[in-house]
Amino acid sequence: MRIVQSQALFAAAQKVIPGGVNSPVRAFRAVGGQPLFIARGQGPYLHDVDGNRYIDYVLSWGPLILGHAHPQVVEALKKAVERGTSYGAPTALEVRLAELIRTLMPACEMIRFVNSGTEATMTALRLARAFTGRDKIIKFEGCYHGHADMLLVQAGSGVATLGLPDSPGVPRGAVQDTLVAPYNDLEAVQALFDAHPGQIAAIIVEPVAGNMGVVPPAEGFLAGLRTLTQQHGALLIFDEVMTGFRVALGGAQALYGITPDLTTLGKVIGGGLPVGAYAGRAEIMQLVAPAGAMYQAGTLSGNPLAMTAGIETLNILRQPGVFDGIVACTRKLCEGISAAARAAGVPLFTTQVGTMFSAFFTPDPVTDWASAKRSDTQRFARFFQAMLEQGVYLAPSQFEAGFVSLAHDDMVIESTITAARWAFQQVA
Ligand code: KE4
Repeated sequence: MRIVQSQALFAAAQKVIPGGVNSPVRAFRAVGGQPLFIARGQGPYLHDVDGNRYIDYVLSWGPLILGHAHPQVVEALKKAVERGTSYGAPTALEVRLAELIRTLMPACEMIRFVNSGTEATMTALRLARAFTGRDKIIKFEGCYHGHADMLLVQAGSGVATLGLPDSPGVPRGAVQDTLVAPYNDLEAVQALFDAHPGQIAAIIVEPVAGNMGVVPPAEGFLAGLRTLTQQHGALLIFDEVMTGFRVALGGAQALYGITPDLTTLGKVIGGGLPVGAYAGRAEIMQLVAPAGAMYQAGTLSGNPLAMTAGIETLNILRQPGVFDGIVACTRKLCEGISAAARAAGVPLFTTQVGTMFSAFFTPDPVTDWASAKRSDTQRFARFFQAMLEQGVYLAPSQFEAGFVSLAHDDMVIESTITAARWAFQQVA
């Protein structure tokens, strides 16, 4: 695979951008080699600057559930950009997207748009603290909720990928109220409530973990969190930045039938443009300025381009059969990959929830961060490189989720499975 242009661009990038990338996990540090510089995306494909084409299972880390450059999204954006790119004033588009999200996720009675998932989660926690008058929060090992100081504690995603002991620059004061429990461990959560009575403002959880690889909630785990928060006067925050409109059309809250007090969103609701949102019970959201006193603001929040891309994306996604079709393709992919691993005698534990999936290089079930990190990351790295050589672009980390789109048709899935058969032979 010829990557001369990517190499030249990476050399130039490293002189002016830390690590040559604008988000750490893009740097291929966990899989070796160097990042590919992308020229364009089209449907299920990425095209790099050297003219190589790859079937893309990163899809911008989740947002592109319709695939790259969906014609209707592109057409709507072209019209929108001719009307200007940002007004710093309210628009009908924000109301339409908010109403659309509420229709699909009724627990989101009121919504505030921001510009990233990080902004969404850090503000949802500020709101929970404002509403309850309490300071402590509970998060889970291996879950990643963006890079706000208080959440960079035993985090997943790039923090786990790079094996960072948590980030320098985060003052003790910022994390002293952040409590951590193992994912899927209700007893540990109960113990935290017992140890800190009346002090815990909220639990924030990825209702399906996606940042240690995809790890589904154990039977009763989410219901248990719902019960514990109600018993102890804390709020339950579902961080659905990744799972929203990915694990089910109504998100994990629809899939598992649990109603959180607050929900954070991002990725899919912007159709690939910068967006985030926090939402929930009107009684709580009314605390947000200027309706209430809890302050949060943003120059580009609700910007017309992201709203346009989000509206188009969700309107296509909610059409009968569309979402279920992507789930079926994801299931077919996972079955094919599992069969290919078995045929090569490579131990693999695959997980799939809706249109998200993971393949852990371990013979044992993965139910939390402790079991996820027992995966053979070196073998994953060799598999990643073998798949890349076959024109398949997976997430460059064992501890990330894979994503499928509407554009991944049977032929694309079959090609991927064929590539996997060869790649598993290389790592057997
Ligand atoms: P952003 O600030 O990156 O928009 O969203 C943060 C975030 C919050 N909550 C969840 C559940 C998330 O998965 C994320 C971001 N996801 C990572 C991928 N694991 C983004 C990719 C990256 O960091 O480059």
